Amino acid sequence: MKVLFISPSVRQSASSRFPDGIPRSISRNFGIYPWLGLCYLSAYLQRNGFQAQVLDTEAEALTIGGIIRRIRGYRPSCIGISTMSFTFLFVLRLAREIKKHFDLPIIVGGPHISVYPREVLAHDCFDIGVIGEGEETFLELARLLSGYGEGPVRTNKLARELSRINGISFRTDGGICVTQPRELIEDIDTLPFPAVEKLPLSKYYGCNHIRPYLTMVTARGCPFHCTFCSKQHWGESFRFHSAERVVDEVEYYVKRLGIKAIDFYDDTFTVPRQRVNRIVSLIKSRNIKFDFGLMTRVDCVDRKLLNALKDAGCKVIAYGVEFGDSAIQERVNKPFELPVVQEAFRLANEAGIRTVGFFLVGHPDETESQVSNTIHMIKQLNADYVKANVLIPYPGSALYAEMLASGRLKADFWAELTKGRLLPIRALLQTKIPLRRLVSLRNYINRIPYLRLGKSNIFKVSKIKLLQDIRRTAGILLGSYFDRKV
Ligand code: B12
Ligand code: SF4
Repeated sequence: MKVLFISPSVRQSASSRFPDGIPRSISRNFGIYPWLGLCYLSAYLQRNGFQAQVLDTEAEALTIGGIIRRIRGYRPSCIGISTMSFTFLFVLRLAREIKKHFDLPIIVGGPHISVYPREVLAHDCFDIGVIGEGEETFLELARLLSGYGEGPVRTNKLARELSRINGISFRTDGGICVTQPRELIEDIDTLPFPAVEKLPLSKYYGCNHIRPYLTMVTARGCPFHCTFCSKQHWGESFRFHSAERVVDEVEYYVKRLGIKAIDFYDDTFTVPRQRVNRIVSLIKSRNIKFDFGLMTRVDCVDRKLLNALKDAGCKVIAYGVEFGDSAIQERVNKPFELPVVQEAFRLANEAGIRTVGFFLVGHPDETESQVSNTIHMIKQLNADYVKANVLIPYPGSALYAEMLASGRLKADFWAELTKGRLLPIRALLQTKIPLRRLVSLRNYINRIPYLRLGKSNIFKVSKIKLLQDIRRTAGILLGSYFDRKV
């Protein structure tokens, strides 16, 4: 059995009708990243004797027509597609188009279906939905489907077998069946390295534009509970690869695949502390030379750790701070006092690590004076980059559930979108601040580092390494005046 996994293009999805809260000028400057979830699935199937490949439609800049041609060339017996919530409409269009050309089973997985397993399967272009962690579930499906040979799969005829596979949804004659939840893999070190070798490695890049470049996710889940964070697909679990396994993977990429830079896309890379200490000491002792970046929280670093990270090759650290107003911080369950935030940025600067601060505007209860508190905080930080987005309540987050339960949302926006009905964005963003004003506040925050000529780190000549640094600055600055969309 030959499986083709397809990652939807984030850019094509975001540039379609649905706003993602991120200014275009910043989305455009995002790098291009491999879709690791699909690479994990692909590696797991290969280890168990199946052929599998990932088609990265973003990296290869494929249109839907181009994707159809690639499917024809690869001749898979099954297609797997991943989707986040904001890519769903694009994935729906893609799956419908694929079904017009091929009678192949289409299996869909990822964060969105984990919240809406029934709604997704109401579309008959999808045959099976995989809820939550995918490796074991997909393997069981592959074993089942390969027993039935090539060609179309009628899930209603396989209902008895499918109902024994945990963590899926599928159509039967009587409606949609959602099976028992899938138990999580206890020790994720047992998983093979994600299959990245066949990807177009030269196409990937991160914010420092160094290539060849890859991302890694070395943990599943996060121990914190911020209310805006969409966590349904991992639930409350927090599992992580051992330091040895992380560094084995890094070493393989750097020494065997020639990778020069890696971004760790873990939610909070510096938790637990013993693990990150061990990771940096192994990187040093094995003499692995590469640049890396990571994301974490301001309360999960200190001077010793930041110096050690810098020494191991860390060039950029991104802190999710989100809000500067204590009442809103409490509401989202992410309270950081100004001195703690300042200290984290200052220590990273002193260690020689570039800093990125992630901020949000538009919590439903937030007033303009509370946004001013966020702005005040940002001005005390000297961050190299500031990225502010409008808060989009994503399904799978406590905030979205609360907005529905309290009746603040008149309709389940994401369920409607899943059914193919796109409501106006105002049906989702119940903000106290009018949307136009919110967008201009967001834009203003994004240009703060560029307005503070004397104080901003960004203008230190030593930090301008590439033409792209200047281009990005110009793009963000211009966009911050002209981006009008949420
Ligand atoms: C990397 C990443 C990105 C990358 C793009 C995706 C990529 N190329 O991988 C970038 C940076 C572009 C990105 C952007 C955004 N992202 Co993002 N991103 C992530 C992140 C940090 C890691 C994803 C990952 O690799 N996980 C590791 C792998 C192993 O897990 P996985 O992908 O979920 O896959 C497993 C299962 O879900 C399942 N599965 C997944 N796909 C499939 C497919 C099939 C067929 C099957 C069977 C199973 C299956 O099996 C996999 C293995 O077990 C996650 C958070 C997280 N830790 O997961 C957020 C996350 C996916 N992003 C999220 C969001 C909201 C966004 C944004 C819209 C906004 C934002 N504020 O970040 C923006 C989009 C903006 C834009 N215009 O570009 C949300 C999605 C919520 C949702 N309901 O959809 C997440 C969950 C973060 C969060 N907790 O809120 N993101
Ligand atoms: S926002 Fe970050 S720290 Fe908070 S729960 Fe989500 S991943 Fe964890």
